[in-house]
Amino acid sequence: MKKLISVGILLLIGVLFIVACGGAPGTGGTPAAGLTVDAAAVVQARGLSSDDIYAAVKTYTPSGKTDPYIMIASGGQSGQVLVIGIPSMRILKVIGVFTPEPWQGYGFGGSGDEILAGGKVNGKDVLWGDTHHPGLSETNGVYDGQFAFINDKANARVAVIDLRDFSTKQILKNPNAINDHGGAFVTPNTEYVIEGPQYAAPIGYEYAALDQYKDKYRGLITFWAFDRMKGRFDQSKSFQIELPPYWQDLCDAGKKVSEGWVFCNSFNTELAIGGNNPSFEAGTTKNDTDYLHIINYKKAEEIVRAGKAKQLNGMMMIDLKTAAAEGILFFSPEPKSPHGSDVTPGGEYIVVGGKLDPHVTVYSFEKIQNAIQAGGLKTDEYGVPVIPLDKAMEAQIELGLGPLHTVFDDKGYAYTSLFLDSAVARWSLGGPYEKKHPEPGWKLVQKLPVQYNIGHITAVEGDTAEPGGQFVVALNKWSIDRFANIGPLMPQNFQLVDISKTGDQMKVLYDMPIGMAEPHYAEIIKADRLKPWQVYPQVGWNAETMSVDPKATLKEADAKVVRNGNQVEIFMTVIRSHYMPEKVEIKKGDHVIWHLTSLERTPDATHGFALSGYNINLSIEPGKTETIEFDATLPGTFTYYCTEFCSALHLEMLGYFLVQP
Ligand code: RUQ
Ligand code: CUA
Repeated sequence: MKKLISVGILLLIGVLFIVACGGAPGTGGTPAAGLTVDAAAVVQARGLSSDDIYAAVKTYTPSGKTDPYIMIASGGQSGQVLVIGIPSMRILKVIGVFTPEPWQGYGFGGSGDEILAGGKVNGKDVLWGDTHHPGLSETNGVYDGQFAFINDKANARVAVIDLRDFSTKQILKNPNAINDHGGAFVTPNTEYVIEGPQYAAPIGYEYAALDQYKDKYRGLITFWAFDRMKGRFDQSKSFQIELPPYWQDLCDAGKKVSEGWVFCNSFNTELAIGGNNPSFEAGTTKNDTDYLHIINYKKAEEIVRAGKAKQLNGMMMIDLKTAAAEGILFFSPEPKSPHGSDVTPGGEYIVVGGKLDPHVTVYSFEKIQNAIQAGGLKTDEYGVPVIPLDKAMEAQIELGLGPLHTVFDDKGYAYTSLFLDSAVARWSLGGPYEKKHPEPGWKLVQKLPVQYNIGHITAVEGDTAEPGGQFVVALNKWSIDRFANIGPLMPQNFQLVDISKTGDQMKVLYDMPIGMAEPHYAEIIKADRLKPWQVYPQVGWNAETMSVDPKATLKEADAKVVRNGNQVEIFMTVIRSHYMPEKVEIKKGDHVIWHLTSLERTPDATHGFALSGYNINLSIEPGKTETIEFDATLPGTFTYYCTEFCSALHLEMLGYFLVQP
């Protein structure tokens, strides 16, 4: 074996030599012009295999070249969102979302404070989040590169990120749910962002003893209406549907043929209430099946319009009885401790994994519709019609241990994460996908080991109506021995997988440690769909309102300090390498409103603004206006200075803030 590999390497080195020597000197433009005798020596010295070299050339991104794909990943318990280039796996940005973020000045005096305030829980700041599932905005089931959404599982909150400046614009607290999980998932034209629940609780933060679980506890799914023009959720057009107290888990919106429907897996149809007698672990896994929730949200919309929903804490809500009676909610059994619910690109099938089942179960949307049309369905104990599994199922494919989530490619393959097996399963789709790949349909094609215990999986546009292929990323929960030992809290391991070839040719290309939390899901978009700004469109741009701020100072000559009683309003300009004015002198107890406008039009000419002693820190990108407001309660001599190394005279970019006692 060893000999074979070294023969392989020698052959490869031989090829490198031939390519290197074949290129005329100075022909820097040919793809292989960089391969030299030196490179071959490195290959040998580092003991790289031919697979290693393949992985290197597949992922290496030369300086000055940018990535063709961008991954928007959950930042897990950090409450943030990560932006990562693919295939280089370089982190491009950590977007502050539920947690203050100093570099962006998010939550340290500027407009970020107001955005974070949207996430208050019962009037109290909650300055972290457990982000799970980012969702990119879609048009006709395809990413359009305009917005990203993310949920906070811990507190049932959702956030909007605008992809013109990659910053958070809105956080909303779900007024009736305590936690969520199955969010944020978008409908094919981003009419709604779906926030599914997780652990049942009495709706609207009520108290109820656990022995009243069956009657008083409920699940809840929320459809946040999204106003694309405003780039904000519109709570007045949003609605919720009350569900039985099964633990609804992951959802996916139907697309194309199944547009207008949403599918969520669930667990704990046992109605276990824990308390170690039995434990939740044992209690929620007793049944062989739980229920796939099949929800007709177009019908739900009509019911809300017809006035058959009630208001609760500022949200329209359809109660469980109405949902069951009006044909909004159906169930179908799903085996064993189900997890994940993923709709195929054409919308024909729904794939559900089973944490304790070696199969994925594929449901046919057409069969589901036929069963609903045929009627005569028995109901569960909450009156919800149940479609028997054999009337809804298209196929069951044995993949291995712990199948969780599934994404798709452009060749008619599906990719499922196998948590217990620590593997990515590639399998072929049947039906209309049959002719796209060389294998007969509904069949396991390859199981690729990953390191280790993969949770989610994502592929290039792999959950859209038009998957891109090329790459999969395995979001592994455990890394164990993959990185240098840095103590007992180990990084997560994102592994880039090459899926460019058909058959059993998947390969792990690259390991990327994520050393700041446990991301859950991620989505990968083609970079050319994004049209972000390099500088804000006009000087004086307020990034919160996304318009020119009426309080902006558009030229240095207009910079001034205006006193009105004990209110002091400062109109300040910011440009390399000075603030105007450079001195602000006020009295203790004055109320300060301070507007800062960057006059810069040069890409990346960002300035900071740190005000010592007052916990204020801003990032002022080219053209941006920020406003801070505070009471000058602390007398003394303070400095404000620029925190971004913006020029040779960056250290000289400061001013004095004098507060007379
Ligand atoms: S699910 S633990 Cu995305 Cu597999 Cu949250
Ligand atoms: Cu501006 Cu440093």
